[in-house]
Amino acid sequence: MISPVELLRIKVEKQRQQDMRNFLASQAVAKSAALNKLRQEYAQVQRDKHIDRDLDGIPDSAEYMYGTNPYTADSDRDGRSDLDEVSSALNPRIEDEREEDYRDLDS
Ligand SMILES: [Ca+2]
Ligand SMILES: [Ca+2]
Repeated sequence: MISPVELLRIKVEKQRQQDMRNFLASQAVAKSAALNKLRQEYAQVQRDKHIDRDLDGIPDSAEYMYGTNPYTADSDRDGRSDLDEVSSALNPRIEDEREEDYRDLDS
């Protein structure tokens, strides 16, 4: 014969185990949702990395790397396109004349 105290202990233990299963299930759902969100963000980044909003030949992802404006083909407005300046090892963020001044300071 099981005593009422033992019965209560078993009931409490069963509830504790159920609570743990519920907690683990909720954790698994949260992990799965977070993983899905990361997968979606990664897919979006993969799609976006080829976008070139100002059509200057430098993808937006690279414009962020160069620090140039992804909305204008000539970020420093000196008449030379960002692509031309990057290809010529010039700074696309500094007008050519000012760039010369900076070079003078360096030497
Ligand atoms: Ca661009
Ligand atoms: Ca320029």
